[in-house]
This record gives sequence, C-alpha cells and structure tokens, in this order.
Amino acid sequence: MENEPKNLKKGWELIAEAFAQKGVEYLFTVPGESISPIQRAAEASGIPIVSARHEQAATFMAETYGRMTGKPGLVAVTFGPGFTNTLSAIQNANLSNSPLILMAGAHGAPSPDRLGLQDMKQEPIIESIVKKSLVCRQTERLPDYIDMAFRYAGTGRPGPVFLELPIDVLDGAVESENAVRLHTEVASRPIDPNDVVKMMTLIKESLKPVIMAGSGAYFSQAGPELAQFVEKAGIPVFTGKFGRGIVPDSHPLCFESSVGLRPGAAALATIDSDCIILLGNRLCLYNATGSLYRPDAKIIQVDIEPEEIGRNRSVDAAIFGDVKRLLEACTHWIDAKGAGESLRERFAPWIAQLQKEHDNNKELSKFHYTSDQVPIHPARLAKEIDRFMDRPDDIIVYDGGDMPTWMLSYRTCEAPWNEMASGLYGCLGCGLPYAAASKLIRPQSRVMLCTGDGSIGFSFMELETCVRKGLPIVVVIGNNNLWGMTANSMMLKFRHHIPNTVELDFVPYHKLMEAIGIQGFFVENPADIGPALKAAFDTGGPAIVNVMTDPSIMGPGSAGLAMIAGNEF
Ligand SMILES: Cc1ncc(C[n+]2csc(CCOP(=O)(O)OP(=O)(O)O)c2C)c(N)n1
Repeated sequence: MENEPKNLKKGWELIAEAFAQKGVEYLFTVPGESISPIQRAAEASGIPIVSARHEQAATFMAETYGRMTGKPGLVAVTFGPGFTNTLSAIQNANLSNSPLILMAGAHGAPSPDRLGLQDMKQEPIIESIVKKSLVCRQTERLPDYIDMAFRYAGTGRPGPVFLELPIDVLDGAVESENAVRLHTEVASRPIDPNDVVKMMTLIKESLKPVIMAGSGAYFSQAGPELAQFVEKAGIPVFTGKFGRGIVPDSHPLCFESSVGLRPGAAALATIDSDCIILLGNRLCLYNATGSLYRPDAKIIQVDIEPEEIGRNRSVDAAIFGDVKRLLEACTHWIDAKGAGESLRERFAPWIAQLQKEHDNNKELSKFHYTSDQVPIHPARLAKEIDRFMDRPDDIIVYDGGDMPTWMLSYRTCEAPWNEMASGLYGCLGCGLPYAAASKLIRPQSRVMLCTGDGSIGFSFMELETCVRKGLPIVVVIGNNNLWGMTANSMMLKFRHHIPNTVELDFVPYHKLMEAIGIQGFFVENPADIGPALKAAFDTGGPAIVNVMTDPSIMGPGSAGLAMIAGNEF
C-alpha cells in the first residue's frame, strides 16, 4: 500500500543505535519487566550486560565506571521498587560528581493512577538529587533524550542524570526517518589570560602557597601539567578525592592526602598556608569547609562550574575553567617571565617546614602501625595492606566507618584509583559493587575491598556477582564485632554503647561463601596478615580475609568527625 511505513524502527533499535554512537561499554542492571527493551538494545549492540543482585549495587557499579573513565556509566532498573532501590547510590554520585545515567522504566500513558503494579511518580522523588531529570514521552525522541542525558551527565561538573522511559515509549515503533538523532560533543572553555596573571600575582606575593588538587583536576586529566607546574614554581601539592594519585605521593613536592585534619604536613598546610590554591576541589567536610584556613589566607579557586566557586568562603581569585589548561597557561607564564628560580627559592623554606612535619608525623605513627598487639591494631592492618598493594595499578576500595579512615591515613597513592571510597555521602554498602566494577573495568589490576564488618552486610550477595562474572577481588574485613565509628560516637556522647545498636556477633565471614567456591582466610595475629593477603590473591578467585581487629581503638575518622562536627555526629 502507498502509505505503508517502509522502515519501522522499534524503541529498542533506536536505543541500540544511540548506545553504539555513544560508545557505551557496559550496561549495569537488575532484571525487571519494564526495562527489557533497554537490555535488548544492549544485547543487539554487543554491550556486555552486568546484572547485579540489588539495584543499589548496580548503580554503584555504574558510578565506578563513570569515576574511572570520566564517561557516564549506564544503569537500567525497573520502575517502582527497582527505582527506589537506587536512590542512595544516586545521591552518592550526586555529592561526588560522578557521571552516570539512571534509566528507569515507567507506566505508559494509559495506566498511571489505576492501582497498577508498582505505579509511582518517580521524577519528584529523584529531582533534587540528580543533575538533571528527564522523561522521554515519544519513541522517536529516544536517541535525542539519550544524547541529552550524556551531555548533562558528562559535561561541565559531571553528575548523575535520571532518564525515565515509559513502557509505551520503549515498546513503540516509528519510521526511521522520523527519529530525532542528535550527537554533540562540547569542547572545554579556553582560559582567560587575565586569570593567569591574577593567580600568578597572588602566588608571587605569598610565602607559603599550597595546591589542593581534587576531582576536577582528575577529570581534566591534569596530572602531568600539575607535576610540571609545581616543579617549575616549587609549590607543594596535596591531592584529594578522585584527584588522589594524579601526582604520585613519592613526588618530592607531593605531601599526600589533602584531608585537612590529617596530622602532619596536611594539618600544617591547612592552618598555616597564606595562599590556598583549590584546583577542582570544593570547600567541604574534607577541608573543614575552609574554616581552618588562616583568615588572611588568599584563596584561589579554579572550577569548571562557576556556581561552585565561593561556597563556604569568599575567594580572592575565582577562576572558571579547566584545570589542565590553566596549569599549562601558568607554566607558560613562568617560562615567559623567567620566574621559576626566584619562586622556587622563595618557597624553599616552606617546603622544608612541611617536609619536617611530614617526617615527624611518619615517625610518630610508627608506634601504631608497627604494633604487635592482639587483637590487631587497625593501623597495623592498614599499613600491611598498603605494603602489600604496592603495584602502581593496584586498586583498594574502602567501605565502613573507621576502617576507611585508617586506610586513608596509611595508603600511599602513586596513581589514580590506588584508593576509592564513597565520598561525601558516606554510603555504607558501596564497597563490594565498587570493587566488582573496578575489576571489570581494569581486569589487569589487583583489586581489594577493605571494609568494616558492619558494612560488608549491605552488599554481601554481590560476591555471587563476582563469581558469576569472573571477578577475582579480595575482600579484607576489619572485624571488630562492632559498627565501630557509630560506637565511638556513642562513647563520645554518652560514655557507653546504647544496647542492641552497635554490637555485632562474631561472624565467620571467611566461611560464609564457601558454598559458592569462595575461599576464606582467618587472621588473628598481625604477622599473618601479609601471607593471608598473598594466599587470597593466589586463589585466583574472589576470596575473603577476615581479620580480627581491636574494638577499643578509636579510628582517626571518629576522632576527626567529633572535632569538626561536635555533637552533630
Ligand atoms: C547506609 C548507611 N547506614 C548507616 C550509616 C551510619 N554509619 C556510619 S559509619 C557506621 C559504622 C560502620 O561500621 P563498620 O562497617 O563495622 O566499620 P568500622 O567503623 O567498624 O570500621 C555507620 C553505621 C551510613 N553511613 N550509611
């Protein structure tokens, strides 16, 4: 017949085309009737589907992909309970600026508000915790909305995007030529030369400048330019959040993590620097919102999102732009002015002061990390793990309360992703999915999860995902039979643990997964930690190392939170 459509495309075919165009590498998901066309699209375009045991875990996996690659991770969940199960992980990505796209099914136009299965209005619930919330209401616009979701998630300051795809839209079919196919890549913004002069003038006038490089520096891939700049100018650098490791800790001008309450060089820099240079690094909990900086310290803040500049403290140089390009321009400025030598001389006493503080602190903490006590001192466990995970591409994921903060204190980072943690949202349960996805994305790396015994319970079944997908991660549980950080906060507030809240029974975690082939190791003596870690990796499969740690020792995280937030924790 004359008017018969020639080239009908189903919703899933349009999605498959869009996925291919965007170079989607994985689809993280949990099965659900409303989203099978999205899974069909992945199947058709040869994209591996990673099906987790809980939608929160699938979302954390997509977040890991976003963090590690800088490209949005994709997660598809069914409507209703599948959708609500993602919310903690979505807010986690939101506070961490991790690029990801959550695609959820929804009832088609004829069925809402009829008491159908799992009916709910999803958008109002998620709107406040995503960078952008989108609903596609026409099959022909599926590629258009996917393009939009990628643009919102991946450009500027990255973040999570919600894309609702109703069943009738997914199941629809349209003439191919009517499909709205868009694909745009946005280039980064050039640096204003006036900003370079402003920044270099403040630096030149200072005596004790420090660079605090954060996730923005990581996402702009500024590591080499940052190392070159600090070498030229002789400025000390600290790294934080996703920026950890972009300049290696072993670099003579790098003084490890920028967390302001960390004893040693970080604490000295925080309270004594007269010029703080924040490169893609927000003023937040980790630097006590800037409240510990000297009142007269000059603040230079560089960010790809102008609204972020000036949060919590007024700044002296607000620079809107890409960190990598700015650093290139600043290095060029130093060369052009021949200013390198005089800057390095000017800042040399400051570097020496930081180095002394750094060395003193290492010496002081020896007392803890060399301890032979039983139950094991958590600092000893952290140090043994750091020693063992010594390859530049080793990844350690943290989960829990105090256990991660012990690791943060002792972990040395020589490259990005030598450590990964939840971030500002502090969402327990992220660990196993982060570790599983890290192994998937970086199969050549050794991947370890280091977790508290409370937190391991949230996502324990993801070990089955690891077995099914062939992801040989090693899980180290710092087992103190306690929700440690919360127990500490109770002790600080009430001088006792409220019964039936923070105590956990002894659980032989190392034996729990034997039935699905996961070997376990039990460690009570510090000398056995190293050999157990080796044996666990040598199994060639996922393995668990259950390490008994001392419940009476308060971690640096509990102490730090109490100092910053007082009674709020
Ligand atoms: C999903 C979630 N629930 C509760 C908390 C509150 N919380 C923060 S730390 C912590 C204790 C963690 O205990 P554990 O995993 O055993 O680690 P530890 O502090 O003992 O190292 C709790 C319950 C949270 N951050 N996230």
